[in-house]
Amino acid sequence: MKKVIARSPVNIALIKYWGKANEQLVLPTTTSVSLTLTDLWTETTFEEGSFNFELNGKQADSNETQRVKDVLKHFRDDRVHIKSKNNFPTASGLASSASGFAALTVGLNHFFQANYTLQELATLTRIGSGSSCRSLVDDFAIWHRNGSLTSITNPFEDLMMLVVLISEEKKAISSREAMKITKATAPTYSQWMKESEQDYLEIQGAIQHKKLHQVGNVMERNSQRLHQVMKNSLPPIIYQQPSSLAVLNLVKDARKKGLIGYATMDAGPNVKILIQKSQLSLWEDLLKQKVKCRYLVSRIGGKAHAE
Ligand code: 2P0
Repeated sequence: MKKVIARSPVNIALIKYWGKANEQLVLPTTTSVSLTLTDLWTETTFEEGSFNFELNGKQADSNETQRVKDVLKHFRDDRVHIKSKNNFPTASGLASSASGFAALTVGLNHFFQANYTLQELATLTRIGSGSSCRSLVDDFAIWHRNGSLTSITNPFEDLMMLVVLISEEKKAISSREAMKITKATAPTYSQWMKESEQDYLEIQGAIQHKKLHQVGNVMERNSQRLHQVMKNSLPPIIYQQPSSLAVLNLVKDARKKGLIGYATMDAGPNVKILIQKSQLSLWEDLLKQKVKCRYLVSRIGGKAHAE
């Protein structure tokens, strides 16, 4: 019996996506930039049989199933039994939908031998989750405002990411809904778009010139801008919890003491810290000392693939 296994890493944005210029085509209002996390992934298996979608060992809910069907209808058949699992907590601002849909789309392409090009796969996977297209490429993935997907070679050999798990609960409001609210109600949304585009241009140059400090600074600033524009929405959208802020401060203080690390946050309370591998044990000591919660460690790189 035919069986395909696809695996996709999570991606974390350094320059964030938060809003659509076109809802149907899932075109973003701004260009976003991300890195994939090698050790945090979704694995999805595809077997012949009547359509069924299982997520983390349970039948998926109707909303999740519908999004899978929306991607599946672009393939020649829908007779496929799909089982998907994450090796990290689902829906806690860890971009599980991004790795999930990247694995789904790449896996379906292989299962049905559809031979879609990278750009076509990017267009399809965006239907499920916009940011998922960034898990289709390695290195610094760039999802452009016009929808195209490119990448810049990662010149930093020794980066890692720490994910501090402030909460492992499912978030109260989905990114899809929350970004709609921000775009429709935040008076500073157009200013955020302009500043985000400037951040993109700056980080692009900093990556190309291998300036880690500048990459990290722009990444932190861009995350702060995102959470500010979210707060300016009506109702305000607040993902940061007091313990998230404590970790952000910890990172800032650690830098004053000579550690190298930069923090970013997404649509959830968890904090991601981009660090150098050579300082991993120093960071782990610091987290064990000062932060009560669990954290995950990942290498950087990789992309969705199927066999
Ligand atoms: C990002 N996020 O760039 C931003 C930062 C969350 C905060 O992309 O509506 O699941 O399916 O396109 O891709 C999460 O949004 O949303 C996201 P849809 P998606 O990583």
